[in-house]
Order: sequence, then C-alpha cells, then structure tokens
Amino acid sequence: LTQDELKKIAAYKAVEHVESGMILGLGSGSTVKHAVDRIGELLQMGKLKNIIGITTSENTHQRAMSVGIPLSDLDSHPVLDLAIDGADEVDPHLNLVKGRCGSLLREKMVEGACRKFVVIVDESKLVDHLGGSGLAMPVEVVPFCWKFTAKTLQDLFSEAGCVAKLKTCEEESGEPFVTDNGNYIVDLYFKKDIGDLRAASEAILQVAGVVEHGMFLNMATTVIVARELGITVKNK
Ligand code: DER
Repeated sequence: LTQDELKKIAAYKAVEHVESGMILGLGSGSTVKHAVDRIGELLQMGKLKNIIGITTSENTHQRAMSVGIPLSDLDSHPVLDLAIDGADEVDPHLNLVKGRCGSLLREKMVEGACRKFVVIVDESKLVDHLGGSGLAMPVEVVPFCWKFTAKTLQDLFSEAGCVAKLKTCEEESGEPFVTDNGNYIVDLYFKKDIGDLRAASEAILQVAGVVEHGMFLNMATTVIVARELGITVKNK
C-alpha cells in the first residue's frame, strides 16, 4: 500500500464517526483531504444529512466547498461535535505535533472547540517523544522582528540543541511562507529531547512575538493509525 492509500484508509475510518446533524471541524493537509472528499460523497449519496463544516485553512475551505459541504465558522458555532485532522507526529500519550502545512493556529482554535478530536495518520507519524523526529516543530510568529523572536526561541531551547529557521515557500524564491492569518512560521529543530512538553509549551507562549505553536497536548481523543497490516485505533 502506498502512503497515500494508508492515509485514505485512516480518513475513511474516521468518517465512520460522523453522524447526520453534526457540526464538524475539518483539518488541513494531505490526509484529511480524503476525509473531506468522503464526507462530500456521503452527502451527495444522501447517506449523511445536515452537516456543517468549520474549516481550518483557506485550502480546506476551498476543497470542502468544492465537494458540497455547507460551511460556517466558530463565531456562529463555538462548540463543535467532532474534528478530524492529520498530524505530523503522535507520541504514546496522543500528544501531537501539527502545523507543517502552516495551519496550526486555526487548527488549534477549531480543534480546541470540539467535543471529540479524531486524528488520522499513517504509521510513519508515530514517535516516542515529540520533537524527536528531527523534523520541524512549527511556531506561528508575527512578522514584526521575526528574527528577534526566532533567536529568542532558539536560545530558550539551547539545552536541546535547538535551531530555529524561518519557513519559506516551496519555490526557490526563498520568500517567507505567510499563513492564512498573515503571520510567519518559525520551525524549531531539536537535537535532543525537549523534556517536559507542558513546560516547553508555556515557555514558547511566553515569548511576546509568538502567536501559537504546533504542540497539541492532551487534545486528541482518538488516533487512527493506518498500517500495512491494518488499522489500529488508540483512544485517550
Ligand atoms: O499541518 C498540519 O497541521 C497538518 O494537519 C499536518 O499535521 C498533517 O499533514 P499531512 O496529513 O499532509 O501529513
């Protein structure tokens, strides 16, 4: 099975949690797009009715509209029944790193407002501890003096061998990636374990130029993992 086929399997399994009449948080990225497409298909077939989607990025907003999911926002629906989203890392306690596609702020707002948060991943996202994969830990920062903020974050985690880098657009232009909210993303790379996640989270949020970070602690209620040999479901 390809990685995308595994993602699709996990996404379809998550959509089994969707019931007619639900208000749904719709995440961002290449895994959850299969869930968005599936929900649209079930609405089209009449197997799901009266669904309202609350999206976490302009990209998901466009995709959800294109498959016919009625959309609204958190101002109109401050409490949601269920959110479905991918993740970049999942630790054994169901803590997550998210945000590598740049949507962490809206994701954290929407998923923080949901009664249930179902995360869908292929097995490559499972880690022993967050920040351990050597991949980016995204932090959304204001553009104003972002270098100052990045240096402050890097120094905060000097013990863990942290290196802070500005997220740039894919094109070789090297232009800063700009989030849907008009902010920048500083990616933190760790050489060693960052230890107490809650303390790390608090420390990052204390930095004035920081808007939000990509650690989603104690938020997921279910994680669906698609593996070659089948699906495993981990509940909080
Ligand atoms: O950036 C995000 O938060 C995405 O949800 C990310 O965590 C998962 O993206 P993927 O499904 O494309 O791997």
